[in-house]
Amino acid sequence: MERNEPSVTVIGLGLMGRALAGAFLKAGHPTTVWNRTTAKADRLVADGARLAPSLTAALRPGTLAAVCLTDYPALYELLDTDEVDLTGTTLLQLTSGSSGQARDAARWAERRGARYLDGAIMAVPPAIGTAEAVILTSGPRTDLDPHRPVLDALGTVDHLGTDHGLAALYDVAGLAMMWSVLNAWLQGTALVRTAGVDATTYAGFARTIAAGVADWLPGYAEQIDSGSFPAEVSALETDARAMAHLVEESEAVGVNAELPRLIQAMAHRALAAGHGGEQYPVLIEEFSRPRRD
Ligand code: FVH
Repeated sequence: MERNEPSVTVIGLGLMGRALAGAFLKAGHPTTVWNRTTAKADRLVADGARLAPSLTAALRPGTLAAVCLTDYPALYELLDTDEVDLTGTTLLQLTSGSSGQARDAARWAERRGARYLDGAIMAVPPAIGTAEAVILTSGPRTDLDPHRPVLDALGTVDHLGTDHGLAALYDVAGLAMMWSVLNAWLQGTALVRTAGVDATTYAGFARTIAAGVADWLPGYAEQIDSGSFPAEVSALETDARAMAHLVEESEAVGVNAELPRLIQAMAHRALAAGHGGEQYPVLIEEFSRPRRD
């Protein structure tokens, strides 16, 4: 392994942490690892990683330390102690959490003399090290850029902006998108299965619909950003009539109608607020505040 390669430390060697350290090693970066349960480092040490005898030894000044633990409390349990000197370390937090936890951790790290980047891994461990593995990061770009040559070993590293909370927000927004698409697909599958159509047959149609709706997003986003929702394709009141069909059909064929009713309820609130003649993205108003009625 070339010793002139920039080094990196991985704190937390769970399923994801081990994948991260393995990708750094594979790319030729001198990699230091630390884990509460040291046995999880065995394979990595055999592959050339250095097992730090302590967290202090793992976090020397100037180190880029990727932290991948169960949750934020684990971060503080490990690092918020007088025994650990974080001065001059750059922490890249790859543990899942909320935007509030990320912003709090950034303030905590600054008090401890460390640079802090928050990240969200939009991939599963086996994908790490491939271009398909998207690593979202947020925090000062000046703290990220010096370490990009190392971090590029993980996959596609995207910098979202200076606000440390951005990666966590994109993470949950992406999950909202993923689960909503999957739930809509399951609703449709349940409906057609009442007529003997199997999931595999329906999946092709569902994929076409999902791809078509995905193509609408840029134009709908422009409407939201402009605050103007002219009904160029369909007015919300027209959509609401189709929603009634979805609810009635779901109930008639005996499948669950909770998701259709939620879709309908959100639209009805917008209709009640006088938005019936506008296009679907006007519903952003309903999604942007807690439920009122
Ligand atoms: N695995 C995945 O596909 C997802 C992909 C998206 C991002 N997540 C997030 O990554 C974080 C780690 O997930 P993980 O799957 O690696 O989780 P585990 O395999 O359970 O490993 C947890 C590691 O955290 C260490 N740990 C937990 N609590 C403490 C603590 N109090 N003090 C010190 N270390 C702690 C644990 O150590 P040990 O049990 O091995 O001694 C593991 O190293 C997570 O935020 C996902 O949401 C993964």
